[in-house]
Parts: sequence; structure tokens; C-alpha cells
Amino acid sequence: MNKNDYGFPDGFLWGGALAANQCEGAARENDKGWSTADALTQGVFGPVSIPPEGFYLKAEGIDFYHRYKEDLALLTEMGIQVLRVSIAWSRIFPNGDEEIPNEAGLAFYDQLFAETERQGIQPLVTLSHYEMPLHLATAYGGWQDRRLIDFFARYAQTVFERYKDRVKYWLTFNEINMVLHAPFNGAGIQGDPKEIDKGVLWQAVHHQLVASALATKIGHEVNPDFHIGCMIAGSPVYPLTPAPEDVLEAMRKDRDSLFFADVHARGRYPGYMLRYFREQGIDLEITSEDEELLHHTVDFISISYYMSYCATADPAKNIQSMGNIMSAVKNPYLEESAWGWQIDPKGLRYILNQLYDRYQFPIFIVENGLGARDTLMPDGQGSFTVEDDYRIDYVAAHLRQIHEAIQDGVEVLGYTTWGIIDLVSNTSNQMSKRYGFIYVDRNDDGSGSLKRYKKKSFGWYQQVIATNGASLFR
Ligand code: BGP
Repeated sequence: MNKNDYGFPDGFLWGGALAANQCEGAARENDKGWSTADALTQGVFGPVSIPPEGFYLKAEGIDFYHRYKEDLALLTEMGIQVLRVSIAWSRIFPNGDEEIPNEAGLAFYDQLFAETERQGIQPLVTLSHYEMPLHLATAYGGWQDRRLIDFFARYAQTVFERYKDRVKYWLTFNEINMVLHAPFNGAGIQGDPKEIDKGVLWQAVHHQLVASALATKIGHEVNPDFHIGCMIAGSPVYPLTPAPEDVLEAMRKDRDSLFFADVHARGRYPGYMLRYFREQGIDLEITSEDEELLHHTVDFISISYYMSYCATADPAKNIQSMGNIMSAVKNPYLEESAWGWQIDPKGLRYILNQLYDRYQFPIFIVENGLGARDTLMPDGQGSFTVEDDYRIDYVAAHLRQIHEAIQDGVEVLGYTTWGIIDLVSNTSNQMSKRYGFIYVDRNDDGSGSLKRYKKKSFGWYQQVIATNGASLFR
């Protein structure tokens, strides 16, 4: 890779990210089964509705299922090179435990990936982005059941073989470290995370880690050219003060996430986690076959990045700030979004360096963006737009820090901004929390034409891509 002072490396992949359950809609079309995402009709922390009842936005999403050609045409006009999407497992195996996949579900992604190929866009595909067939949650208790490893492996094998000529970049589980904080969202386990037995949760985590390694093994067998990555919610943890107790607390909290990358990159459990299990009396079932499988490490690490956190050992200083799925100690030096997420572009440079120092694996930033309320207004040319300078400022500041990290020597594969087209929020199930560079006319009550409009950020990002990042420094 050639680098210059104001550009990004040659081959750096610019793009956007979406997830099936937040954009596709068509919740029951072509024999799709219910997914756990359907059951969270009011957001990640709402009640679990089995079966899903009443109105919920994800049932129709932004109708990407029927409008993907129009959307890909707009994204091609923007110039993106990579589009992160996910496959809805419940389209392929509606119940999750069948032997034979649903042909109609497979056919949809055939068409989608044929279209990305036609448009010259590289797909980056997540196997499980916060969803799994709902039946696996109700009949098996989700990932606490070891049999899910085989169900997931069958699903992975099926889609790897089917799309091997059109998809090269894969991710196993979205934000796998969030299972601990939202167990139904991440692992189909019902109940309050604080009340679920720790042993049950960690056993589910272990099953997912083994399943991720097994999928990586299978993927490399199906096509040795595959690049398969893990995906963690990346939020570095700073000590609130230089008190040694705070520094240690920050290290401990940081390891809640780093642990997942450690296993994916090193192929074994780190000593600090074995100590934790010992001291908590958690006795996991880890077979020697599991240990063997974990050796199938990933090719790269991917992260979402929205914020950093602080940690303190002093309860009196523990003022909480809202975060993505989890909350943490508020950093007094940072501003926050309208949803209370603290904004810290430099934290992205920090975590990229931290991960690269730790593993020397290439890193892909597969989510980053600003959730904000937008106002649609006439664009003076007979259509509508959004003057979203706040979003441009946010993304530009983060991209400049990625550039810094690259100058620091970190190998960064690419950047896919989150929700490049407005979609349904994961935590709050709102449309009004918008991330896109493309506006979708849909409101929280489900009204709206679903028409797409280019925001100001559309043209701005088009320039960034066309200049390979150099326009960020003009
Ligand atoms: C990540 C999820 C995404 C996405 C994003 C923004 O945790 O991987 O699916 O939703 O956060 O979160 P939200 O939609 O809650 O604003």
C-alpha cells in the first residue's frame, strides 16, 4: 500500500453498512421465518414479543427487499466500493434447525449479490447481525444450547458455497461482545441480563466463539480466498482519573470487549478470563474439540465505533452516560449526540492503535456514524434534501483520525459508514434516529412514501471517495 500525507492507502475500501433486520422488511415473505429481531418490536430493551404482535417498524424496514436495485444505483452514484450487508439467517433456514435450506431465501441473496457485482460494489457480508431464527430462541433457549453450533455451521456452509464466487469478505457475529449486555438481541436468551445466570451467559458466549471459529474454518475450506473477520463493538475505556484503581478498572472494562478479539485473533482463552471464571465459580463446558476449533483464527478484525467510555473504581464519581447498548461512566471532556452517545473521534485513532499493537491484524471499520434528527427541505431543484452539516462534521472528524492511525502504521482495510441509507434503529426501533447519507421518507408511526432523497452528505462523501480521502484535508 502506498501512502501519502493527504490521501488514504491505495486499495482502501470506502463504503457503507446496513443490516438485514433493520432495512429489508418483508418479514414473512418467501417463507422467511420469524427472527429474534422481529420479537424485539420495541427495541433492544423492550419486552420480547413471541410471536411478534402489533405494528413494528422492522416488519417493513425501508423495504430494501424490494428496492435494493434502486438503492444500489444511488450508492453506485455515490461511488462506494464496498457495501456491508447481512444475510437474514431466518430467510435461509426459517426455523434454524432444518436440514434443507429455503430456496426462495437463497434466491433473494443471489439476486442481491448479482446486482452488487453488476454495479461493481464489493459485498461485505455479516452472517448474524443481531438476529437468528426465533424458533432457536424458543425451542432451544438460544445460544446456551450447544446444538446451535451445528445449526450455525450448516447455515454458514450453505451461504458460503452458494455465494463463494460473488462474496469475498465475511464477518461472523455482529458486535459479538454485546451478548453480555443484551442477551436476547445477541444470543436469543430471554431474561434480564443482570438476573441471567453468569454461567449460562458465558456458556452461550463460548458456543458463539466456537461457532465463529468453525465458520471461519469452513469458509477457508470452501474458498481459500475468503477474508473472514470477527466484529466487536469497539469502545476504548479510559481511566476517569490517574488513580491506579481507576487505571486497573479501565483495563478490566476494556477486556470485556478485548477478550472477544483475543480469542478470535489468538485462538485461545486469555489468562485473565480463566482467572475470572475460576473466581466466579463459572465452570464452562469446553471440550478438546472446541479448543482445536478455536485455533481457526480470523483474517482481520472489524469494529463498530461510536464512542469511548470511562471507568472509575470510585462509586461517588460514577456518573453514567448513555451508550450503544451499554452505558458507562461519563467523560467530562466530550460532547454527546441527541441520544446521549459521547462523541470522541480521537478515540477511534486510539482503539485502532490499541488493536493493531495487540494483534498486528488488519482492521476494518465496519460501522461509524451519527444518529440525528433530520429535517427534509426543498433543494431548490424541485426535490428535497437535508442540510446535514452536523453529520458531515462527525464523519469527517472520524475519517481524519483514521488517517492519523494509518500514518501511525495501522493497517486499515476500509471504512463502511453505518446506516448509509436511513434505516430502523437497533436500540430504539425508531426511524427518526437517522444515520444515512440518503434520506428515507418513513416516520416512526410507519407513515411516509419510502421515497429516497440525497442529503448534503451524499455529495460530500462522493467527493471524499473520488479523491481517496484527500478532500478531507482541503
Ligand atoms: C450497532 C449495531 C447496528 C446499529 C448501530 C447504531 O450496535 O450493530 O445494528 O443499529 O449500532 O445503533 P442504533 O441503531 O441503536 O442507533
